[in-house]
Amino acid sequence: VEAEPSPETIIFRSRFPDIPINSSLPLHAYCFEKLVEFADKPCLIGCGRTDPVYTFAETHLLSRRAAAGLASLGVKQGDVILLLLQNCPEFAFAFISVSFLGATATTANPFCTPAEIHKQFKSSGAKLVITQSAYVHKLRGSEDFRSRLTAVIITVDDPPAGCLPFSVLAAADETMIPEVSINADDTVALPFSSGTTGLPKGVELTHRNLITSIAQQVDGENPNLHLRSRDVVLCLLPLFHIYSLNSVLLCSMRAGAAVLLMPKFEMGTMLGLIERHRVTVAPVVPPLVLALAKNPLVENYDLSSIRIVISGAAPLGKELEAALSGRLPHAIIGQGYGMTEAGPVLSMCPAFAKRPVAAKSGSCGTIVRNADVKVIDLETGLSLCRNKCGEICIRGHQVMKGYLNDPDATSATIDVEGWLHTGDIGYVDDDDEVFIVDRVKELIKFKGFQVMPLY
Ligand code: 4UV
Repeated sequence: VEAEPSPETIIFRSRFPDIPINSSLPLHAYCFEKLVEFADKPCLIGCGRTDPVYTFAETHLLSRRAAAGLASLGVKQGDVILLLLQNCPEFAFAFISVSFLGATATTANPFCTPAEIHKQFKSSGAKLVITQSAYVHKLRGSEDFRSRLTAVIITVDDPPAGCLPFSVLAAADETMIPEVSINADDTVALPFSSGTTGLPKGVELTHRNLITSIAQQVDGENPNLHLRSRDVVLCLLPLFHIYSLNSVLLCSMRAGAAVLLMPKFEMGTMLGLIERHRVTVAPVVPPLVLALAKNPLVENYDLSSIRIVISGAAPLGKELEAALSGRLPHAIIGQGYGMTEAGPVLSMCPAFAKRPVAAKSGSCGTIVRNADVKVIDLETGLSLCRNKCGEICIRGHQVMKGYLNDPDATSATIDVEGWLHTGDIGYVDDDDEVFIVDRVKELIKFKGFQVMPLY
């Protein structure tokens, strides 16, 4: 919604200038815009008994094959598929393939209960599920799932009876992708979030929303998050959450960086992988900052390759930040502040920029470029000046289209002037840095990730 601000609205902007953003492309085309340049570079590094590496050309090809394979199974433009996966290369192939088809991917936490997964499956209207054999029982337990005749289950490992292997998709003919005309305002990702009220809702993120958010982070001549094509980015945070999907996978693809995919957290394994693959960028949540700062195992590994640690999804204490700085003196440690509905990034540490600017301890970084932020008084709704605490609101093309099939929840969160009300309390200081001090919403978080209430 484009509306002129009323003259008295006090608006804050990034400390970096706006950039041109071409958000009219489909997401896959934007992420692989420099495919020719990056073709032979590693894009995805898996981990397991071997650490398989997929180049950008291979990742692009396998995503196209998966798109053709999904189409041959009846997936059409506008359909929803459910990804119920730990981090693995197939997550990336499947997500990008959905973009090729003009379809939508809803991403769910495989550790959710069958009832929670069933709820997301049902409310998203998913037609097909891509998962692991270990989680098939969570789907099959439900009556509704059995009655939905069109629902096909694909597993990325050996399929149990009645399921198809992912190799069916990977073996498809990539020239058979149906021609679709994708609108920038079509929904491509549908993560679930409780937002500012209790129950989980599907967050409609469009091609334009995600492209804008990625560009706000990694595009332009002075990107706020400067990822280089020689970077190796740790992908330990789960891809079903928008933080990892957007700021780790999609931003790395756009910038030509390699992503090291870890399916689950185990301290020694993570440290060994960081050392072996010379990880340079580590996006984490505060409990991982704590582990890196305090766990004695860290002393046994060479982590000197890490140049950036991004902490997000929950508050990071100043003492903890300082403790990690002591252990990783070569790294810049800073925060990103995101919210699923905000596409997700609202602010990012300016010290991660190509031309870095030091950030204050405890700050969530500067507002992303090409966006407006205001801070409003909770009682009067009037905008507040710098250094005054109120509810943080953001406006820009990265903000979600809305909640799926829930116009009331949408209009309670995005007002008629296009402001997304975050439910976070904070302020913007004299240097356009955002500080979060509290939350007025019901959101429940455990280790940075949402716990979804069922009722
Ligand atoms: O909807 P959600 O689960 O979304 C997130 C997304 C976080 C990030 C962080 C950095 C990124 O680069 C990125 O892409 C995504 O957490 O939860 C949203 C709520 O989490 C709290 C705040 O209450 C949000 O409304 N939160 C998120 N980041 C921070 C935070 C932070 N840095 N400090 C304090 N609270």
